[in-house]
Amino acid sequence: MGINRGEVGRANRLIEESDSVVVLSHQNPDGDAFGSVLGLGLMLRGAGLNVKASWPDPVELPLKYEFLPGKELLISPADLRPQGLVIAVDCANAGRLGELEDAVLKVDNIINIDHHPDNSLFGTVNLVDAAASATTEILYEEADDLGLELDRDIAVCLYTGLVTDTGRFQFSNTSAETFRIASELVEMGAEPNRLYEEIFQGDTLSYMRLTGEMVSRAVFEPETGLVHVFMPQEELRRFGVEMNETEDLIDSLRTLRGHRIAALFKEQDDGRIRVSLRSRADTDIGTVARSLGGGGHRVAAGYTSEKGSFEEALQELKGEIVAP
Ligand SMILES: [Mn+2]
Repeated sequence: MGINRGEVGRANRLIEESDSVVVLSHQNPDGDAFGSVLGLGLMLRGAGLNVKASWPDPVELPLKYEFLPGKELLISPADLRPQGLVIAVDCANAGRLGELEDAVLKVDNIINIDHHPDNSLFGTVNLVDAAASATTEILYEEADDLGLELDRDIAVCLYTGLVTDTGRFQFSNTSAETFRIASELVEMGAEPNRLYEEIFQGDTLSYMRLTGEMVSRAVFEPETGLVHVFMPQEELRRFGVEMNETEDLIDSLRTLRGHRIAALFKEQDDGRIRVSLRSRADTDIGTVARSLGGGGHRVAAGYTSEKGSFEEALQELKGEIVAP
């Protein structure tokens, strides 16, 4: 599934006709969301537009992403009055815009740039390609046709999306194309080792200790291949870790031999349980997440459980998982 060239042309005209633009991404943003928002924001600023960028609160970069260029574009959603043109990146549906959803759906033009297979095409213009490994891959491929130019700072942002969404070029979404784009971004000045040190050697001691605690309580069920663990709010407080630092926490469950599906149940501050799911390439976890009211990719997905306790949420998930 490629991107419709007519849609790219329409997006190009909208950008050319606009003096200002708001660039947004999804709640609980990850490396691809940060890289897409800031990379595209910088491209648009370079094209002469007045750019504001945001995502649902908290609009803060986790420590390991603080090196990213373009932070000065960020503004709190409370101070945002979207009108004219909004561009949403890495955002599968308008509901993922959280408190920004209502205001966004009222603007004249929404360009929706994303790679989630379950994207709801909520834009007035949709540049969606589920074959792309990251949203930053689409931004790289389409920049020229959108009338946008890249520089070193933008290359750093786009590489960040690529290296995080592909699990450092090792997940099943990694293709020869991914490496070709990465190579070109490196030629533009993205430094793989520097970004590795910032992102993947960027954990605080508190975060490492929280990881140790989580792994020590993980449960593995060989019959279903499910490895799972619950993380209560109290634990975040005890270890001094913010929720927005925990997007990659589940990766520590994924090195387990013989597992098929990893599930991390995180208690939110409203008491509900958000479930992050990851699977090996032969297991489709996106369908499971969608049947439970969430969404995502084939091997990386999530949802928020309406059940009141971890035990109930676990049973709910197991009911959707088909044993191999
Ligand atoms: Mn992504």
